[in-house]
Amino acid sequence: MKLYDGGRAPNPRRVRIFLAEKGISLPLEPVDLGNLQHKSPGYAAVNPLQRLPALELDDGSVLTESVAICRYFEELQPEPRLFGETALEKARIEMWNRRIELHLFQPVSHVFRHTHPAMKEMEQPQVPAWAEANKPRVGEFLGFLDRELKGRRFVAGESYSVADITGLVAVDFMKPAKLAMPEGFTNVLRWHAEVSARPSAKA
Ligand SMILES: N[C@@H](CCC(=O)N[C@@H](CS)C(=O)NCC(=O)O)C(=O)O
Repeated sequence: MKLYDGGRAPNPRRVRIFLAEKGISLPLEPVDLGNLQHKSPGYAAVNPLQRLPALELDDGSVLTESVAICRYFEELQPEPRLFGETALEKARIEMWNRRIELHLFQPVSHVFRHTHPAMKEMEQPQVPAWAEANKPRVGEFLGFLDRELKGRRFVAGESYSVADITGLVAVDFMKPAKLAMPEGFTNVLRWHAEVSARPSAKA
């Protein structure tokens, strides 16, 4: 088994953090996004969608999509549970992971991809107006998250979960997207400090 990895890019980082939380190590095959190596025929044969990460299993089959890869490892090694244990926990974590993907990660990603010079080749056409349209959505969702985090430690409850990983990566992705954390979101800052301090955050 090996993981095709994309270095500092956010989706590969989600999977690396997840694996670190599980204490799972496996061979990483770096793919250089900056040099568009993911568009090479070699990598396109692994993932025709030409995106990272991708997990190649020992039988040669390939899994893509960060959450699908994480789910696979959750099934292989359930502890520590990062997708929840009870029916309600599982649904809540799914809900929060999806909320963060759709309302935070994606808007931040649109801002980055449609403004950053390094994305010129990958995001065609770059539409700066689409970046502008997404900027206020980031602050709106962070405000909602801040109110939610007032009464609890982690995004989906009292236990750390995959939703925290998606949230951490999305908030950290604001920096290269040149988005500042709005003032006054003390609960988001407290949560971000805690999840950033976990050793897995360095993965
Ligand atoms: N939905 C996919 C998204 C994968 C993705 O877009 N990865 C980015 C890196 S964070 C990528 O490979 N981008 C290459 C490109 O846009 O050409 C997932 O969850 O893994």
